[in-house]
Amino acid sequence: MEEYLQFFLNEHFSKNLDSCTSEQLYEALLCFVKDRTQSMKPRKEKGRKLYYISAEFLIGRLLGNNLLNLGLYEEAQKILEKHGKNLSQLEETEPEPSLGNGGLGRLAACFLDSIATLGLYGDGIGLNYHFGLFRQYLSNNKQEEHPDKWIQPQSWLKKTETVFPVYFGTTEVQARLYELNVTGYHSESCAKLRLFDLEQVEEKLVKQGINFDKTDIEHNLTLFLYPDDSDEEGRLLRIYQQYFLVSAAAQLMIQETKNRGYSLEELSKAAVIQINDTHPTMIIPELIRLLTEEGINLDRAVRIVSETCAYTNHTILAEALEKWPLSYLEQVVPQLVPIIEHLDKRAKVISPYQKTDIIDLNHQVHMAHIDIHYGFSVNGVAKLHTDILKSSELSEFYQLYPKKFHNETNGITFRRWLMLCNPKLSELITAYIGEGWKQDAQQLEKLTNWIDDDCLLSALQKIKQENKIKLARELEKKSGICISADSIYDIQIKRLHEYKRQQMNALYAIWKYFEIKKGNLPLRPITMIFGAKAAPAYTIAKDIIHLILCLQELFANDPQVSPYLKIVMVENYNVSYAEKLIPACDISEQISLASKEASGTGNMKMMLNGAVTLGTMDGANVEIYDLVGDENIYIFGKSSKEVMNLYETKGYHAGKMYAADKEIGRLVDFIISKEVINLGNPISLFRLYKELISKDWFMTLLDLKEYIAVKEKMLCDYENRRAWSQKMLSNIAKAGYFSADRTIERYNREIWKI
Ligand code: 26V
Repeated sequence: MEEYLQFFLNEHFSKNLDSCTSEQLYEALLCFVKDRTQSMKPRKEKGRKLYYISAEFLIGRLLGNNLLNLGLYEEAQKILEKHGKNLSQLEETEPEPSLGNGGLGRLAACFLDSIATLGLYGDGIGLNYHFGLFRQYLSNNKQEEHPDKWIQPQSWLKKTETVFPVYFGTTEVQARLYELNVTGYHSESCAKLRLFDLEQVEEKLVKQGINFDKTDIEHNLTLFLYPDDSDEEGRLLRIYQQYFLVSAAAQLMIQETKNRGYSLEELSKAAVIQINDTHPTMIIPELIRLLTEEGINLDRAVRIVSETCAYTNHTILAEALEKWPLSYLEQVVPQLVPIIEHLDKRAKVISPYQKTDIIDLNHQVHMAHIDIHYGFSVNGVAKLHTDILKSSELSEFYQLYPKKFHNETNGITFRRWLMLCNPKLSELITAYIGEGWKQDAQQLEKLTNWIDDDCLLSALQKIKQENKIKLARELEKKSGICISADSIYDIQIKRLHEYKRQQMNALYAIWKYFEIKKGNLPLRPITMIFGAKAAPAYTIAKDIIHLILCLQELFANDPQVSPYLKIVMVENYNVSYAEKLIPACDISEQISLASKEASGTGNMKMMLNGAVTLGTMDGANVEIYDLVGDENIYIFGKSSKEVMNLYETKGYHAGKMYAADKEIGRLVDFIISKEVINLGNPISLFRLYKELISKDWFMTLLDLKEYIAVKEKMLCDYENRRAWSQKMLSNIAKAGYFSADRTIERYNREIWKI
């Protein structure tokens, strides 16, 4: 490696390992790793190939990950050290691709890692957004959105010669294929992430923040991920984007199937397509259309495609389940409309339930319904989530097709989320139980043999402390904010959404502020850390960010409060930030309204790094609870059954709760107190206040008091340092179940059968 780097630096920059800049060295390493992956063994291309199709792949930085997977991390570290350089600092040079919103996109990236690691024959297929989601700036206590230009002249992407035409009615654009190699842990060959890009894309269209001409689809299709869908133009653009993805993907699949010597009649023997949420649903009618163009009759084509496609549902939130007016589809993809109408008619013959219609009485097309009728598998992403799908949200479908339903509890890659982000903890674990856990995560359970071992328990504490110090330094460097590593790090990092209830956490902060003002000081200072992006058009989510930032400022400027309670909202929370925050976390906030969080995966990452969960019985928290037991998790709040019952009976009234309980009233009122208003925007704060006391759709006030009580108990329990370390150890030991390797093995056993 050293020779390669020296040669490269000399050739390209007339520099050497001692004299080069970080950027030059990064480029040299990038090219080294790319060359290495290119010369790896080709995959065995026999049998069924998996196409994991997704609008999002939140892959994070790749240099460190690839070096680790290729077994080259230590070598690179040593070479750099020899020349006065530092690998982890160098890794910071890499721009992070921002190709996802949150959990759904990150899940797709973790899955690719496991697919490559397990040597399964499969690729990811997605889009190459030039400015990703958006880069978040926090200024004047508000979120600002800017384009995130992550693609540099030298990147992991390789331009290919493959170009497909995509037709929107009669308008033709070109989809160019880019690829990057996905390394697996100590695997012989790579998987691929294949991203289509609009050949004629015009970056200059972006003016002022993230605004651009949304009607110029011939030049804008791959500028951003999910453009604002608050207006009609944005929604139409989303359909254009989705069809662009699936049309190119379908052509690729057909081409590959033929090239591999299969006839299209045998498509389901050659391919299995996992549809990640409904964004790529149009792959179903598009493939049917293409098969009929190839001379296969319509009935056969429907059958073949149905045997090839499988669908994953990632949410039960009605507002997130995509439905498009038929008129939009007529405008964007008229060629698909007759197929969708045909599919709808057939479904109406099979199903007696109106709720399973593809096209409803209002001429809305329900994308998930296409997937369920015309895919061979439907899966939820955690036990509770799948049960809710079966028993309520999709119960009619479950009646129709009980055998199609599966549960595939989410997982995370332990390479990135432990070995790479927390090397000290990895080493410690290996010192006790050997290397085996790196390939077989269940072996982490062996750690429970040391649950009374003071040596291990104090080593765990020491590593957590070091990680907290590291994070404190990083925060100071990035934002000038000083936090104390002797405080408790209480962390909530995830997309901003009312159902995730960051607002409830903010109300806790207000409660604690009052306590401190009264002289009830905490036993130990608390640092409440938030990281979250809000969708640009999601007003209340932005109001919640605004409240959190105002409280951050209020506490910081109050000498009576700041030594005991700090809020830090980190700017532009992303995968790289998560890698720093998670190893330093003491308390993992997983406080969604029960029944609303399909799974969560941050909960798994934090547990794996020795944080203790404070959460509701929602999503995968339920499975964490079952694994670690009552002693090692802090649960509060109404159950999913109670919550669903409240929705059904319209039994929750925020206004009544607010009026009936002075304590709650006092906390909510503080949002519009002069202290807070002085620091913020009254319109935004009043809007949030009103929302909480009149609507509060996600029942913040319902669980608030129990949340405060359980959090207080948790803070108190933290003081028993030995008992707390045992909780940390139990969480790490039981996290093996959440390895994405286990998840992917199950997908393959139950669904893909590669
Ligand atoms: C999307 C939208 C868009 C419109 C406004 C409201 C709204 C609310 C939620 C969503 C989420 C869409 C799907 C999604 O990202 N689901 C996440 O998938 C993760 C991986 O399975 C899972 O861990 C998270 O619980 C789930 O929220």
